[in-house]
Amino acid sequence: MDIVEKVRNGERVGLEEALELYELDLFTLGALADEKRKKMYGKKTYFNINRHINPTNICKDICKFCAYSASRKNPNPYTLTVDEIVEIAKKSWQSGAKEVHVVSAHNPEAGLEWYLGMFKAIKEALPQIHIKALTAAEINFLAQEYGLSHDEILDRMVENGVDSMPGGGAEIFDEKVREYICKGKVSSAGWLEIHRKWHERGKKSNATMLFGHVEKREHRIDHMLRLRSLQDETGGFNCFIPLVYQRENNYLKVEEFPTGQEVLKTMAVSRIVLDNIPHLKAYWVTATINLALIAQEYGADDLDGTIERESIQAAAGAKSAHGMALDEFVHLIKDSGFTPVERDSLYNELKVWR
Ligand code: V47
Repeated sequence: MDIVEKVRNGERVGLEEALELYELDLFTLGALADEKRKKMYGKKTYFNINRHINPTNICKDICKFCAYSASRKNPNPYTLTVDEIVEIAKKSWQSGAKEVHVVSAHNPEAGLEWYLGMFKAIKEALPQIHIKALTAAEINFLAQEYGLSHDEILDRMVENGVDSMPGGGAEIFDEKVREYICKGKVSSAGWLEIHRKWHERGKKSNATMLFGHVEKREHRIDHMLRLRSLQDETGGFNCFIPLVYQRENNYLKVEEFPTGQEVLKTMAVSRIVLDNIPHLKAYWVTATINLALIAQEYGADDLDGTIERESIQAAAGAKSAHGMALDEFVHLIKDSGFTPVERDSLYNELKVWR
């Protein structure tokens, strides 16, 4: 049976078959992914009204791809106070945000109470806001820094009001590539174990993959397959987010950047390989809004949200520093032939924007 037929029959694909998918022409591959997307969601495209908060950029780790952490190339260290973070959350809530997405660097000076207390303070001020916070990399950093287990940190996250975990810190699971791009960061096994433990608490999380740098197609597929195995066991991932590498202001030497076609192919392969993770996010911040809109026809059913402000990828060249106005976001989705559906952080539908 050829690969197209296999996918149409709903059979699972492994590493070799996923590589074959990449070799298909873009339109055939796109049509396969689109069939799957349409079966699940029709023309709906999900988004949420959210606010990204990046409370500190001081980091003890040195990831070559990162332009965000305060370093020789970005010498502007900052750490927000808990009061400042709560104020940002309050303003965003007043202007309609239902989720705060809080991701920091690994700051050894900030203290465990600062890292966890900010969530308690946000929840006390805004009991209904959804807090998506702390990547597995941050959790691993906190556990090491303060001599605690991952379980202890996860329990304290729940106690302090964290509702779900973002997918950051996954980068690329292949150990050799990982060692080259972000030596010293949480290991691949550690990243997966932290998510497993979070899912065992009945909580949901996302998973990212940073691609378009020094990795090869087989590393991307290996990454997806490791996620698929964990998802078979826990069912706790809501969404997969392939993040396109942004190249400015960092220390990673990249010889060839992915074409738009390669980005779309990666979206489509993700939709097909990850048959058990319900949502696929075309994160407009790294894909660019134009490519993210096209990705709706290559398997993606989610465009993240309005974001309001973003610092991590903006530092590396993305056009995301000021987010996107809600009206514009909704119109862009409509004009591209899809139906914008506002969702909450757990993908319950809140409003169909007609
Ligand atoms: O893990 C850092 C990435 C991630 C660069 O869960 C870069 O909904 C591209 O966690 N080029 C953090 N990416 C962001 C994150 C996230 C983002 C959006 C949605 C969700 C979600 C989670 O930012 C890191 C890293 O892979 N990153 N530098 C760069 N130069």
